[in-house]
Amino acid sequence: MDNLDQLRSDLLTSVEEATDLKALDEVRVSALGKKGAISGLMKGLGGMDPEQRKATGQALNLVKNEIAEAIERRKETLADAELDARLAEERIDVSLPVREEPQGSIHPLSQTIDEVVAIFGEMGFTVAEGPDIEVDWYNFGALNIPPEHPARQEHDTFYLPNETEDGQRTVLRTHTSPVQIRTMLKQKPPIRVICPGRTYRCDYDATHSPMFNQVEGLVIDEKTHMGHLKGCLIDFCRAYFGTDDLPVRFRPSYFPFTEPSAEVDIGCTREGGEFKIGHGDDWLEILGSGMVNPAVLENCGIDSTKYQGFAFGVGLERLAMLKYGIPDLRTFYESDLRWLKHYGFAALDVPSMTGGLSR
Ligand code: 2NL
Repeated sequence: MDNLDQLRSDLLTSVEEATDLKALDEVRVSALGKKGAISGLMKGLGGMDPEQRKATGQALNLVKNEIAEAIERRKETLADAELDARLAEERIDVSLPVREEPQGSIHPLSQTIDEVVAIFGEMGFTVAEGPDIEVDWYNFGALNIPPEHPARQEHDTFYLPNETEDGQRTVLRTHTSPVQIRTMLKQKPPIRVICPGRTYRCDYDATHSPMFNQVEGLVIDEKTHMGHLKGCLIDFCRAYFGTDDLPVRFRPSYFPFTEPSAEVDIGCTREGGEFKIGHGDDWLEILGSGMVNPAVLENCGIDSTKYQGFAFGVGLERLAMLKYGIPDLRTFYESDLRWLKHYGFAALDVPSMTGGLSR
């Protein structure tokens, strides 16, 4: 028992003298660990007679608990002290200049897609995507485009050598309309989608590229009418070009997939080589649109006596060129870093569907 008293006071001293968490843990192991002093004494209990075992056992347990508690208390004190020391030592110098690291930039086409998605997103549209390789029916047939239409000629469209299992011709989609066809086939009205993406046509000059990007939109509901088409597209043009009173006009046109169809022009000036979007005595065509042809609805299993709607299509490179003053379409795909640095956007300038247009 005298030995135990001595051991107890030695251990308590060691606990108090431990100056960091590592030293404290060493004390814990030497006292309470498997081969520690107290565990050693516990092992001796087996050889004692019952009376002695009971008394010694109780005394050992008391010491063991006391030491364990002392260690816990010391641990808290040391942890607090270590944190205080770190807080006193570690300081952040908020006046340090930002590290100069090479910064990537957003391609003007990506920026334009993001802006268009943000504008229609605020109007309640969702984004739909589909494959670049389409079957003939989704790209042409379902859209009421007749077999003799020029777009269906070998000459204007990239047909692929392989057919689908059921013998359909495959093509690189010539517009993103097939994404809307797929949406109508799998979703019931009301429908409000926009479909941005790559499209392909055999064409190449300063204003045409064999691959270009388009966004199409589709709205289908029971009472959707031409007034909705006009309001939606006027709002879009004004939001995209950032001009509240931008003149917008609708001009009759023809597409096989819409009836009636309208081309959308915005006001501009062309004077002495100068070109500006906004007020003026001239017009610039920027969108194609119309009320969805009932034949197209029926091709997609939508009852055209109950539902109607409108659709539109616009070239994204063209939208980007007009807003950001980029003169040549071909430069979009040349991956010239100097061009990207000139026309690109900072990574944090990206508009979002939830954040809207912050610029
Ligand atoms: C243009 C013309 C347009 C559509 C695209 C469309 C899609 C479906 C049904 C009906 Cl699924 N219409 N799309 C409608 C009118 C015009 O684009 O000049 N694009 C650059």
